[in-house]
Amino acid sequence: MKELTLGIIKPDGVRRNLIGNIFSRVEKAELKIAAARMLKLDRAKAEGFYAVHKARPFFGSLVESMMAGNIVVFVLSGDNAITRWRELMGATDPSKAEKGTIRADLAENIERNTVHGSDALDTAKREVAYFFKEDEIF
Ligand code: IDP
Ligand code: MG
Repeated sequence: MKELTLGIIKPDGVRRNLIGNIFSRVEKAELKIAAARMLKLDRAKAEGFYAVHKARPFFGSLVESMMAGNIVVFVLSGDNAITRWRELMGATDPSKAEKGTIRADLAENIERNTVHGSDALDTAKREVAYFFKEDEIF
C-alpha cells in the first residue's frame, strides 16, 4: 500500500553534516522524498510533537535536544514507506540497532539518535500534517 511518512533529521544529524548521507540512504532504498524543509523548533512546537511522551522521565531532555539546532523535516512516499523508513533508521537505542542502519552507523546515543520516523498510519497522518500542508507534498 502506498503510504506517506514523516522523517526528521534531528539537530545532532544536521550539526554533524549528515543530511546528504541520510538522504542518500533514502534514495538508495527507493523511497521518494515528497517534501523537505529546514527549520528550528520552538518549545511549543517540540513539546507538541512529542506530546505522547510527556509523562516519560526523558521528556524534558528530549525536548531540549530537539530545540538545540536546525532540523530537516521531510515526507517520504512509497509502498510501505512507514515500515521501510523505520527499518532504514534502526532501533531507538543505537547500541541495539542493526549494523548498516542509520542509527547504528551514525547516532550519538539513545536520545540524540539522529533521525525520527512515524511508527504507524495514524501517527504518520498526524505528523505529516504537523509540518506540511497538503499542497506542499508532491
Ligand atoms: P523512536 O524515535 O524510535 O520512535 P520513541 O520511543 O518514540 O522512539 O521515543 C522518541 C524519542 O525519545 C527517541 O527517538 C529518542 O530521541 C528519545 N528517547 C526514547 N527513549 C529514550 C530513553 O530511554 N532515554 C532518552 N531518550 C529517549
Ligand atoms: Mg516514536
